[in-house]
Amino acid sequence: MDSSPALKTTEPVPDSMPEAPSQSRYHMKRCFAKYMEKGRRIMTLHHLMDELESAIDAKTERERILGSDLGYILCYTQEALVVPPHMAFAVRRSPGNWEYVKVSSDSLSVEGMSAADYLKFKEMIYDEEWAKDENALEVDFGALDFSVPHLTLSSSIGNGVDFISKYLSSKLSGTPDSTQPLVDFLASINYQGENLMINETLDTAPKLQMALIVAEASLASVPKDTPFQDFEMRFKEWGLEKGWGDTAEKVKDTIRWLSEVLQAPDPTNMEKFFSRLPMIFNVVIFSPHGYFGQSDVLGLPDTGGQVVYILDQVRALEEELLLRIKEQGINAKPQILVVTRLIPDARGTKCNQELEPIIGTKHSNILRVPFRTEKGVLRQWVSRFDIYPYLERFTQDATIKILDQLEGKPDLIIGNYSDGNLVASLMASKLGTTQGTIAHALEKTKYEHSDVKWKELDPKYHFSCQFIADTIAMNATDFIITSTFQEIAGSDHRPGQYESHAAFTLPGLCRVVSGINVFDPKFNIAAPGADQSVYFPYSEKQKRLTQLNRAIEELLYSRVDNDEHIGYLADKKKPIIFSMARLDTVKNITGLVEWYGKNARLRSLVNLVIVGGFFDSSKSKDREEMAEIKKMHDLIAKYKLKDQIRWIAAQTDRYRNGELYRWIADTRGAFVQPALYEAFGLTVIEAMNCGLPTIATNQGGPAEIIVDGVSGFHIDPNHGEESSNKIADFFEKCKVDNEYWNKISAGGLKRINECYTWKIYANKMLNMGCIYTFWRQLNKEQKQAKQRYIQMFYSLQLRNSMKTVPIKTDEPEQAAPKP
Ligand code: UDP
Ligand code: LCN
Repeated sequence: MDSSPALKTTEPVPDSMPEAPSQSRYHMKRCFAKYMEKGRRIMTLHHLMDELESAIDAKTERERILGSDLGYILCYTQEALVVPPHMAFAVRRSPGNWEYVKVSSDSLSVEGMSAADYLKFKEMIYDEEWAKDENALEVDFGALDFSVPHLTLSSSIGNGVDFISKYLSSKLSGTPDSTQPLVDFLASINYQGENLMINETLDTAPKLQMALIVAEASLASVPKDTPFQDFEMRFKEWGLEKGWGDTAEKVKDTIRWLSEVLQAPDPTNMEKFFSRLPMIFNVVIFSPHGYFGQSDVLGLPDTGGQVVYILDQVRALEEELLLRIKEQGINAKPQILVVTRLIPDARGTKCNQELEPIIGTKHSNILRVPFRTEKGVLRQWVSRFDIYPYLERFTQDATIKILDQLEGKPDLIIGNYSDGNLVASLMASKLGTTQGTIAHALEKTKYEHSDVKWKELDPKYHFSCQFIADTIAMNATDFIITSTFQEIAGSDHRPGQYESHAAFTLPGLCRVVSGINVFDPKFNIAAPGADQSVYFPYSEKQKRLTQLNRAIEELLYSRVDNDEHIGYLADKKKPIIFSMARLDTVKNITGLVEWYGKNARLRSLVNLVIVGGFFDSSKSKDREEMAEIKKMHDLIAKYKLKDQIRWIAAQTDRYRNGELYRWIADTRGAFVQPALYEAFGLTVIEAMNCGLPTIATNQGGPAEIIVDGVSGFHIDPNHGEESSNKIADFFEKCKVDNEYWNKISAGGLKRINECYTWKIYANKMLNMGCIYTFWRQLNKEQKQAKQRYIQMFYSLQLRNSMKTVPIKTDEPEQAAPKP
């Protein structure tokens, strides 16, 4: 849709179209007649354009139509609904901005529609009775958000902290009374019951301001590295407690920032001040599903990037917390607990162990709590899609264990993925704690029309639970962390994962007329990094793990087929294209194998190495994985790839994987990530960190991570031939220009160091924790009202949907596949 014309007007679409019917009436009618031909259905832009072309032969006439106002509607349409004699269009002018219009195929009249009416129209295609039920359940979270300020610019989406700092600055401006909420908030800060920052004597802004003036003056001639303890007693007399800093210099900075804010609030000082506040000591991170462990779990179903992300996140967060606590001058021990499911049948992993210290941290642990049912503890792994019936009880059990382990409440609760976010919401609401959510991936956009077709998909995926759980968590949480902009609001041409929850419908269950607004300031982009002690550039020779050379040589080049690898590379001199992922359909590893198989030029230039899954589909318990394994074998046979492909089973050792990326770089190869859709794509940044040129899908996160042609390349997974040719072009160019490979490798590394490191992430996340805790305090009443609505939705709707998911009965342990 690159060529789509700009809308001529800023008015709502129907208001700007009085002349639409008169333009090219005859041809337009033919076109609409064509759309009507196949009866009720959902159409995409692609269908609309194809059928327009077949209805109208003359190019000039087609162009005239597309240049007309009705043509504009077509060009900006994300989805069109045909319910003869009408069509409804969901028009998206820019990220987050949607309008709905209805066009009559007879008169070509154009009429605006509400989101609710548009959804009803859609339901007519799948469930007419429900669509016509006047009392069908409509859910409208937007109705409760009227008092919350929203962003207006698409370009600001994902910069929630910035917006809130600015908004707070204006809200706290004016009379001394305006800053009173900040004073009250400071008075509430404590560590294990002991006041920090200020005590009850400084209960008004003027009193606090005066104390700050006196304190600042008292430090004027004190050497800057004087410890806080040296003037602690004097500070206490003025009402100032610990927390301002560990040295005179730090204390002075904090005082200055707050004094500026109290005098005339501005976002810069506001942000600096909040980043110094001693508010976060104990953090709980939920990730219930999968095998959550530190070794031997990666590559198991449902256990991929989320585990890597959380473990790296914990290490970065703990480091940042320790630094901040020291700089605040407090003697406190931070604790981070990753709470997951205890799986008794742990398949050789440590997932049956209740408490496990996290490697590389001082005070962080994995806490595992089992799923309990009426029949007792569930022993086996459960797919993330089938997990809902266990979550409520898990939350209750986990809460008891957490309070016990932390000896008190956490200061921050973070959820991961749909299940973790729901559990985090339930617990945060019970304890009144600040909550953050991370989706990693929302399933809704992965499957076409997955909302309206939920009944068909439910036996396999239980979206009736997942989409409602996601909507509840998005609304309950104080802030949302995403890895990219596209995760929230997509791109100019494609809606974002969160954006797709703005309005959707589950006919027969509920019509969500306002699910989430991507202009809500709770959204923040904080991209993860990759552990740079594991994923470092191939060129750092002295750091290379040479002790692994023999093992990797065998892994890549030996000629035998065994449990770990099949296929071999006959011509060892060729560069390698490498891919590594769980064998989910959406990862499209089989797509890559097929592109390679079909492209003789590419085959003549490079070998292919794949890491993922295992070779015997009967060993898998995962539905999609079984199908993909079979497809891999079929493709290798069909395209006679045996001596050009090396298929290596899922790998669980990240150190060895790091060295593997570097070995591929030594062959002057590339990493290819061909996913049909990738929420973020940790493998992409791992490969880039190793200096391996990376060619990745343009559908999702990698489109943002890589700047095409500069720090890697984009490929379109829906156009295999074009993609495989683009990969071949790269290698051909490298053959003639020796420096080209180096240039792309260096471009990738530069991009990583500028934008994708865990240090940047941890800083942002703790700042969010502080500022949103104040924000929720300021919006207490609105938050409470919304919470009541959420509770009702949870009790009356989600709990019922959860009951439809079968509870597992344990299988004998020997039936479980080996990792
Ligand atoms: N991974 C692995 N072994 C495998 C497949 C993947 O260690 O056989 C790791 C990979 O290095 C990365 C993570 O699992 O750290 C996958 O994360 P990504 O974001 O690419 O995808 P996800 O699995 O989360 O969808
Ligand atoms: C889940 C995914 O599907 C990936 O795209 C992410 O990189 C991973 O989680 C970590 O956030």
